[in-house]
Amino acid sequence: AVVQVIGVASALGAPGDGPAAGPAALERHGLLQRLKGTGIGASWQETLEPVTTPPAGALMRERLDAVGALAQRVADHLTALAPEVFPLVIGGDHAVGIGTWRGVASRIAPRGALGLIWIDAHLDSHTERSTHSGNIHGMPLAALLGEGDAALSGVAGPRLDPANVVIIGARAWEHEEHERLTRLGVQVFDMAEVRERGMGAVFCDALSVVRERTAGFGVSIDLDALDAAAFPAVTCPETEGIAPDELCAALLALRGCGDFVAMEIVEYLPDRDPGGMCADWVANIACAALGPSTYLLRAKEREFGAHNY
Ligand code: DIR
Ligand code: MN
Ligand code: MN
Ligand code: MN
Repeated sequence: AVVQVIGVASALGAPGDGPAAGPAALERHGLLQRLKGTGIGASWQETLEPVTTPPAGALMRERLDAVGALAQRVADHLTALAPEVFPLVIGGDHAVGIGTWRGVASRIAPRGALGLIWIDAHLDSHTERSTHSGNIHGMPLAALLGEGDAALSGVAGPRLDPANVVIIGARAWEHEEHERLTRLGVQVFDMAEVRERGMGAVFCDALSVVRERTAGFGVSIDLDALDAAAFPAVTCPETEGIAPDELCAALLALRGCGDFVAMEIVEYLPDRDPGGMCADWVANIACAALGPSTYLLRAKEREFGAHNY
């Protein structure tokens, strides 16, 4: 498989316009070069943008329609990719995930269902009725599960089956979204459990859930899952999170998973990363997950000598 990076320069679901600048900033910072440096094939051909952006203070109706229209374009874009392509979607706020995962689910639908690991400080499982903040980046997982307004939940493609979804790293939520996930039966590995059992053990359990009844699985990373002290460049920083190196170490388990079919990294806010430290972490995260499998790495080492991956 060859990795194709797809930027989605959208802040339609966010309270400000910061995350829209994420893809360009990460591109400038050399994300693609870092991926290629691991020895995998990678290209960055496309960054999608919203066609229309409702003004600040626009009504919920208008914002839902704008987010839904962009999600549909993202989904269509992914559905049209050649079968051997592995998509890496770079946000943008997390509302882009509605398009990413409906699109990916459509791609693998002929073979079976999609599993999804959602790594996030939040649950992202509000609807337009239950939201406290009014921000649509707090709703994408509910929409993917088929809940809430049709502009979001009706984006073309199969709904996720709650039994095939897990959340890791949650530590800030409102009761309505927690109740929705309990009702649907989505498994949540909250931050207390990550602390208690370790990220590696939790990630391993998460992998077994999402691989069990599915034809493939994806990983969606909201960067606010990381500890705010180590990674402040997000819209909603939360303390007591996952350490960046701890996340990278866990993601190494993805290398060589033949049923790992897509990845998404969202909510990078370049305004809050003047030194580029967080952009470096984003590249480390992508490389940890998408670098060559140990087997390939060893073969390369035999051929070219040891590298500094
Ligand atoms: C909060 C925060 N639950 C909301 N959600 C965030 O706005 O609905 N998700 N920040 O990433
Ligand atoms: Mn979040
Ligand atoms: Mn978010
Ligand atoms: Mn999120």
